[in-house]
Amino acid sequence: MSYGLPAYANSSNRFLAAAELHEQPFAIVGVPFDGAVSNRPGARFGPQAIRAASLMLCDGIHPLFNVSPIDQLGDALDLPLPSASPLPELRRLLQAQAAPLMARHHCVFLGGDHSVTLALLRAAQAQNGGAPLALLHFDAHCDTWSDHFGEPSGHGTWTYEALHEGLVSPAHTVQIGLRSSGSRAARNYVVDQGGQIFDARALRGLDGAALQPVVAAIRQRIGQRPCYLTLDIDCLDPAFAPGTGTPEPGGLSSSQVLTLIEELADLNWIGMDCVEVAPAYDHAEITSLAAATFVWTYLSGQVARRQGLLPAAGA
Ligand SMILES: [Mn+2]
Repeated sequence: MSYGLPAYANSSNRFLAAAELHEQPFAIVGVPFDGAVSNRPGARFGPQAIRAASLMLCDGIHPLFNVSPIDQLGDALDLPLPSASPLPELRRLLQAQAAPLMARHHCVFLGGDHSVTLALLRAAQAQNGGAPLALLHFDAHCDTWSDHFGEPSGHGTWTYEALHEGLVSPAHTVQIGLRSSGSRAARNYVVDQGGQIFDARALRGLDGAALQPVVAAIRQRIGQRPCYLTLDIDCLDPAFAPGTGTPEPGGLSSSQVLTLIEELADLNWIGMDCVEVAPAYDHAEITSLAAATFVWTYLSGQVARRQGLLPAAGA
């Protein structure tokens, strides 16, 4: 029956993960926790904002990958997580909920603050054979501080903890966009462990073809090792992402991040998270739309990879 609605009223009523989750190969999972931030809270509302901002993305075909992820995608909704438990308990509960989802789906987790990534890496490593994973980490911050302002753990320690736990391989860890203040020991920790950092200064003015040397270096370093993508939205300049708890001027542009996600779609991706979107500080959905677009681009690339539609690397 027609209700006389314009065509778009039905077709565009689809969000990232509009569908109930059944046997789809891909899943969106909300992780609404922000109890470990060091500055402004609010990322617990990130998942809802990213979903809402995805409204018009999921109605069409990706312009580069020429696929739509929408029919292969379901929504696990926001995981029920405690907001006042100690961080180790929160992470234990998160890992227990993430593991069965990862066993059935290629998951994209919507944070939440960045402390959740440690639990997601624990689940991802167990799901992918137990060897240390490769890690591609977009962020303004190194997240390799050895403590959280005197506490043992927070949203700025998870990379340090993941390396110490053997969740990720130091030689296969790449950080992109770093620029915050911090001791040299923390800022350069990943390089000191054998990994690679492309800080924001090194990427100034580089986009499109000028980013190819960066793409090539990442591809050569990570190879086809199972790789997890963690994208802190504060990797972007606050002009592109004001809605986050710990903004740092001088960051990446949306197009730089898109270029890297697009060009690296052929890596052996096992999952992604996009964290630290805090809608209370956003304007005109700039930040949540950037996050939704990054997630949509990642998913479109992975649908194309599954279908054998990606060009050979370097082609
Ligand atoms: Mn950050």
